[in-house]
Amino acid sequence: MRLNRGSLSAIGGLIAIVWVASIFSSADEPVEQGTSTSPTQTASSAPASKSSPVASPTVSETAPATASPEPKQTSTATQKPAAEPTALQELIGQLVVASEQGAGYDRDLFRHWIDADGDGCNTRREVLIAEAKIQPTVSGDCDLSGGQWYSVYDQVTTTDPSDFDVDHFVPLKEAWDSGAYAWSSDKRKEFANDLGFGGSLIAVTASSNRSKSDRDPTDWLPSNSGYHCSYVTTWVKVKIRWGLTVDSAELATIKDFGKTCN
Ligand SMILES: [Ca+2]
Ligand SMILES: [Ca+2]
Repeated sequence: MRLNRGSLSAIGGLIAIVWVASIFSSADEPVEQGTSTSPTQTASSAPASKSSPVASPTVSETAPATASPEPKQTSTATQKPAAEPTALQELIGQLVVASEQGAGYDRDLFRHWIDADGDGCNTRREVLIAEAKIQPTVSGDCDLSGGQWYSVYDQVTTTDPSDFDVDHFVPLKEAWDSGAYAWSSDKRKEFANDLGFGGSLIAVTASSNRSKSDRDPTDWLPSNSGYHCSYVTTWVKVKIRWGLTVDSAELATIKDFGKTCN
């Protein structure tokens, strides 16, 4: 076979192309291997790192198993608050029990309905103004007109403040019997005009106030049964505020409410 110069150069060109192509293809291979190795490595290292997550699922599987006792712990934790004293029970813990000392009581020993701040409105009017559901107009000698009041003891609403009494939540006689007998006249006056705590005095119908008279919760509760827990709680707060004692029957009544009232 005779090959001319042209065909030789063509063959040479082909060889050169094949050689260059082989160089590039073989040069690619290590790169491919390299890139393929690194995924394999990450793939192989991934299972390795997965082996710990794989182990952690087992842990987390046991975690729910240990988590199942946890709900039991929280259930015992939810039982604890049930065993914890109610708000009223905590207050009851501050009460001091003593027999009543009834001798020597006179209502006049408690000077009440003074005008402590000298604004022309005595304590009774101050309470009516403070507790009005619709504010009255105050004029002249602290005359109240146009207001509206609600008696929570018996759920009665009025627009005539003369229908309402301002009740000493802990009656003066009850206060006397449970410690005020030993107070100074000034302290008794402060008690009888206590505007420093909203529970000490309350505007209610004159009829409910007179029904209550000087009785404690053992012997009298408001006809509004939905208010009983608030009533007993406020009673206890006033007793504590003034360091007044409770008699044993009174304490038993309050404790009964303490079981259910918060
Ligand atoms: Ca006043
Ligand atoms: Ca009592």
